[in-house]
Amino acid sequence: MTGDRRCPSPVARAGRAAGLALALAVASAAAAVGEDLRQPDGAVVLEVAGRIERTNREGAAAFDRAMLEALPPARLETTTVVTDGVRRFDGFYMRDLLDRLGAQGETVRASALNDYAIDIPITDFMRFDVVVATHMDGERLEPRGKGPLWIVYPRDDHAELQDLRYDYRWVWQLDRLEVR
Ligand SMILES: Nc1nc2c(c(=O)[nH]1)N[C@H]1C(S)=C(S)[C@@H](COP(=O)(O)O)O[C@H]1N2
Ligand SMILES: [Mo]
Repeated sequence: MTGDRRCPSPVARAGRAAGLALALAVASAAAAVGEDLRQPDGAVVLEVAGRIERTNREGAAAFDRAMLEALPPARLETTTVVTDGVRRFDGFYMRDLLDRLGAQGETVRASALNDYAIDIPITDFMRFDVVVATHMDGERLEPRGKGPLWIVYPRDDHAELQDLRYDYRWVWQLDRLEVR
C-alpha cells in the first residue's frame, strides 16, 4: 500500500503551521512598532539618536510635526512649577515614541534648543505616563515659549514626582533625544 503523497504528513503540516505562526508573530511585532519611518517633509522638530532600531537618516530618526502628531494621542492635566494653575497638555507618550523606534537602553539624554541637557532613566516612562507635549491649553508650543516640545510628568497624580529631581527632567524647548 502506498500513502497518499499529496497529503502532507502530520509532522510536515505541524512544521508548516509553526512556520506560519512564527511569520505572523514576526509580522505583527514589526507592524506594532512600524516597519518604516518615512522621511520628514516638514521642518524637523525632533531628532532621536543612539540605540534605536529604526532610522530615516544616518544613525538617527528625524520627525516633523505631522509625524509626531501621528503617534497615539496623549493628554495630561497638571500643575507645573513654571506656570500658574492646572494646564492641559496634548502630545504623545514618551514610551510610545521609544517603542516606535525600537529603543534599547537605560537612559535617554534629552537636549534642548537652549543647550540644556539631562539624562532621564527610561524606567520613568514605564512607571509614569510621561507626555511629550506639542500643545498647552490647545495652543501649539513654540520655540519662543516652551516649545517645540516639552516633557511633562503627571506630577499631580504622584507625590513622588513633586520633587526637584523630577523638575529637572521637565525639559522644555526639547529638540533631541539620545538613547544610551
Ligand atoms: N530647556 C530647558 N529645560 C529645562 C531647564 C532649562 O534650563 N532649559 N531647566 C530645568 C529645571 S532645573 C527646572 S527646575 C525646570 C523649571 O525651570 P525654569 O524655572 O528655569 O523654567 O525646567 C527644567 N527644564
Ligand atoms: Mo531647577
